[in-house]
Amino acid sequence: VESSIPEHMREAWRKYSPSGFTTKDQFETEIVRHIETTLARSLFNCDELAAYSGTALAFRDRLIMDWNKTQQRQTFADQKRIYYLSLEFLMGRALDNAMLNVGLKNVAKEGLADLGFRIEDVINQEHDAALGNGGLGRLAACFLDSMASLNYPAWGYGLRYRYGIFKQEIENGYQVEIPDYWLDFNPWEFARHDVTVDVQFYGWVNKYTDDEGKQIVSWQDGEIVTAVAYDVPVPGYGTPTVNNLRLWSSKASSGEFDFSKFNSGEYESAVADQQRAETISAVLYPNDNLERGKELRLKQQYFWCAASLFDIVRRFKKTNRKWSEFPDQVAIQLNDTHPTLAVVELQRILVDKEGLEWQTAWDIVTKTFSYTNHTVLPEALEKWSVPLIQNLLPRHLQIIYEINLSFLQTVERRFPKDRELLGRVSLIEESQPKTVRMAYLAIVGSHKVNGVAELHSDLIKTTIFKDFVRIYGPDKFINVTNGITPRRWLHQANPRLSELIASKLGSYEFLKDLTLLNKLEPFVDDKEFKKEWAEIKYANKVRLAQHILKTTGVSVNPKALFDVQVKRIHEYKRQQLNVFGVIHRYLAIKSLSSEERKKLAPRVTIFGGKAAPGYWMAKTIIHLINKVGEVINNDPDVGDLLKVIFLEDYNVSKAEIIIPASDISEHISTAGTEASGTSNMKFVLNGGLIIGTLDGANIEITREIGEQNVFLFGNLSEDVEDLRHNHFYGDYQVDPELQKVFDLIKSGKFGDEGSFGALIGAITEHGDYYLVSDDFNSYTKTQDLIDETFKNQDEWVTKCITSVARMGFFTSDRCINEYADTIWNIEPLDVAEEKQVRART
Ligand code: 7GP
Repeated sequence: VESSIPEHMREAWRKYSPSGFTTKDQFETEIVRHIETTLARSLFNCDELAAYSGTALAFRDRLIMDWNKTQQRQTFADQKRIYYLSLEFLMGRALDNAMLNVGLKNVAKEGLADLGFRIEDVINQEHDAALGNGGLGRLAACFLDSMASLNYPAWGYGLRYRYGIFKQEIENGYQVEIPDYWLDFNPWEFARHDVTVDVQFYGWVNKYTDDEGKQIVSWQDGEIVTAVAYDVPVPGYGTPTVNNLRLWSSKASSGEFDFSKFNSGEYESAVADQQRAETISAVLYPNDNLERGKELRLKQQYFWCAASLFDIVRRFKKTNRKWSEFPDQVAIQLNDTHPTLAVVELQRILVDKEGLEWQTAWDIVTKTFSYTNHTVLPEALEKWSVPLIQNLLPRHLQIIYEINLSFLQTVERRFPKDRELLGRVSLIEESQPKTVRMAYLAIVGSHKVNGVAELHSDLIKTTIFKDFVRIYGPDKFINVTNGITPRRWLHQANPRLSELIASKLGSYEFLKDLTLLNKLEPFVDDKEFKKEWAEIKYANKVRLAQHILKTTGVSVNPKALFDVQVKRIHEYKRQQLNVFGVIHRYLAIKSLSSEERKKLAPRVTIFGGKAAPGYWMAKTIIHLINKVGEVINNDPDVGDLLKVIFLEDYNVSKAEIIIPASDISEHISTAGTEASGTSNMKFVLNGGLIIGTLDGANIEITREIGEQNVFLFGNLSEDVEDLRHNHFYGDYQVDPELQKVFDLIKSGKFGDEGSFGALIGAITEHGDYYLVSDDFNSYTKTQDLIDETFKNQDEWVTKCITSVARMGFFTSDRCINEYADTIWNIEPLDVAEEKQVRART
């Protein structure tokens, strides 16, 4: 309040407040001004990077104005806000998205052309914001887009890593990791040096009774690290709402910087302290679906939770409400268990700092939080060692024990004498050393727990969280099937398809209400429409073929069937099944006469994805794919019939080129292992078909688009356990066709047979945990069916159009509305008036 401009001066202020460009001339004025002043360049010194920077700054100005207004509007409306806590936000590039959301891409295109630049080249200068590993991080980014587009008052909270996910290079067929330093020039963030939070670590807990007989708990000494806020604007599509993503960066607290050391010549150790503090937000952990229990990771988690909670509480306190109203003003969503310490931190703030009774505080906490689970893989479930927490966060460990005690007491009252149950659900695992089960803590601290696709939500209820369903009843556990934003994944990635669809539906309204796509179905018999549809797919394939040639030197035929599997490399996602299938196909081609070969359908199999640097098996899979590619791509018997490509450094901006160019994409995880998958939705929405197992969201996609439009194969999740059992006890034999593949690998055909031995051994000797052999026959047969179907292009295009028409359900808008209604209890903000103002300008 003290810092606002006095009432009688606001008229002048308003008169001069900027209104932003809308015409081409105004845009050119802005971009040239930014290049010449903000960037200190000139027309004799303006490359594409400078043009990008100028364009980004011009659009940024526009976003900031809407961003400021949004924040004012939300403060004024004073209604409940949603806070999305995620350690990962895989945002990708921002400029194209900003241009489309503001609705001035064409203006920019023409303006840039006047100044001598092609808009595509300018867009391509941007470095991806890659603060995430895979599905979980990209989902968070889609959610931010939907929350802004639907006008929800929403904030994202995350960490501002100096290094995002590593860049992948392939050398001699091996993955090499290069650090991703991405902050050289980032016009999309605003350092808020005035928004800081001091975060405490280590130290000890002092409990005493004060003069009035009140129990006081204080956490003392230790080390302080300062969190500095960096804000990133998140524009909605076709709305004035621009929400905020707040990322915390760590630095030594100014009180901590030891000036005595500094002055007495121990300059280096003073700087070392500084660097130690900055290390906390230095790097994103590169594991997907895997937790490794490293102390620095725990520090990251607490640093980010403490800063975010302080910020949220500070905002709430400004409204002068009673604490009991906190859950009416604040909903906090935990994106997996990584932010679970926030539960403990809020309880600590309420009890230790604000003096609330334990139970009063705990009611507030559980009404505030909700938790999304993203995996059932045991190796991904977080467990933190008790001694580690004891040392780093002594007070939090006490609170965790107290939460556990009162939880176990309630369980005991409900289920007396069931001691085994108590042991099973305890937040503390009695292992050596003891560990805290973070998922259990998240469940106990939340009022709702959700899985991310129907099968996954059923599985968590019947397996890993079964006991908790008994304790809390079934209503606490719900499903919210994932979704994707059609703005980025259709309109931005595939502008021609979006335009064709709009021409048939009469408007771009489907980008805001994706169910409108069903109006496309009547056009499946429209010859002209189908022709245009196929032409667009072909053009997208030509574009990808050019990218492949440029980056790998391999020339592929865009008329061939493009078969794509792009995602993190993981044994459960079964890229090994795919590459074994490729070798099987190669053997088949080699066995045919040149006459017979002419009847085959040419195929290009494309892989992409990163392996976690410490995941040796995943790295071996990448190596095999590259070696197989070398042999097949250079075999004159094969020619165009089969090409095998590994695309380096798969990321969001590459996905935007790859996905629209796919004919078939592979979603072939062992049934029951892929929680949802989201690229499956992106591929279908872009007019590609999928081959998949009955896993994750594949099942719901099939239900929506129809079984005749999906290529399903493989064992069902309910049979997986028995099959695994049989691998050890039955008279188990590897599929004979797969054995031939193994024999070829073992013959040294692809070199390095030694290192590939482990890949084969996992199947032949170590129980084939992922059922590669069990599913192999069904997989290759289904691939044959795909070849046959692709030969009839007319029928193929019909399937694609029908599928797109039925994909409305999978927008992240539907998903966010479900969260809002069933978990957050929160309403969108009315922006009708603002929208009219905007429409007039
Ligand atoms: C992923 C799941 O593997 C994927 O199936 C799902 O679509 C995505 O989350 C979004 O819900 N999980 C992760 O990326 C992950 O690391 C462990 O989960 C925490």
